[in-house]
Amino acid sequence: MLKKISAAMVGGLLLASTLAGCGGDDGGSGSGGGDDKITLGFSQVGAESGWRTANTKSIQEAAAAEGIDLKFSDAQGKQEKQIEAIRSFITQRVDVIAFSPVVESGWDPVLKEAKDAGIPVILTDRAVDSKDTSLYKTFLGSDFVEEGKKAGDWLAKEYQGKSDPVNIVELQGTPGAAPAIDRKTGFEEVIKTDPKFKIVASQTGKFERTSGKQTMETFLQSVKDIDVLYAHNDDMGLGAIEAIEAAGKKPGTDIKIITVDAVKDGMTALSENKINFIVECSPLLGPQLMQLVKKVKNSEEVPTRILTEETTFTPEQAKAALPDRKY
Ligand code: GYE
Repeated sequence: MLKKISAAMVGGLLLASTLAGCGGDDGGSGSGGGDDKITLGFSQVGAESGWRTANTKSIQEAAAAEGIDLKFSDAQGKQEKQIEAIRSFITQRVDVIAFSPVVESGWDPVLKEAKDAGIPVILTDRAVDSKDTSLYKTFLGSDFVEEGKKAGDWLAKEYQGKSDPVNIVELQGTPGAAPAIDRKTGFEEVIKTDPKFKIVASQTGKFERTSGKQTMETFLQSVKDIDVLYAHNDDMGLGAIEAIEAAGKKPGTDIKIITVDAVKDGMTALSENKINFIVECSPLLGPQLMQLVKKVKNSEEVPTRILTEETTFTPEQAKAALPDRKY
């Protein structure tokens, strides 16, 4: 599976460099400061997690490799800041706008402004809930519902044949964010089929380590018998591990832990059996994004939805994958 992913990624890179070698665009529409370089305005969520850091690096490196002029803006987790950044990209008349929406709702007005200005928009990583899908060209990212289901499937298998109640606590991502909503939905869809599974507490840890730790502390104080922690990302799981250890319990043994992402720190904890299972969510979206940017700039057709290829990891698989893990 890993081999498949690397092969797919190498394929993407090769295709991207072939495109770059074809002499770029004709300079037609965009500003880009007078030359025919494509200008991409990108608004990032923030720097809340290891996933996000790897995602930012992937986008910056891919833009540099493709000779795309990247205007990068960090929204520090705030939707208002993202809207401001998108408006400023429109004023600057960039060729293409891409962004990873902090939350799902509330984008229609600014997306309409971009459309009216004739600037194509690409959603990366997270989706929006706009009814009008003509407001953006495509969405590149993971299927978060599927990720939640994979987490639930692992749990169902782990407790197969047992009938005692299983008390689950859940650390949710940023309220209103697509991965928080969908990872919850997918997980619940699977576990609701067996009444022994109960989510006894569920609160946000904002996709951050410190917040994950704090919320886990409250869970440990308020819930008597926690069997399982489901954290919507590695960072919150890693914060929770600190809280569990401080409470004198053994993470991975006294409390089973499932997380999502598979960043290096998460994979390390998994290989040490402090986490029991990780659902992968790939942050390496840069190369594919740059190809899409070139295509929409040239008014070429692009698929409306592009899914990221992903796997899952057990402790043994994490041990095997760690030496080559880039992020
Ligand atoms: O899982 C989390 C990050 O949107 C997929 O955001 C991304 C999520 C990722 O903060 O770690």
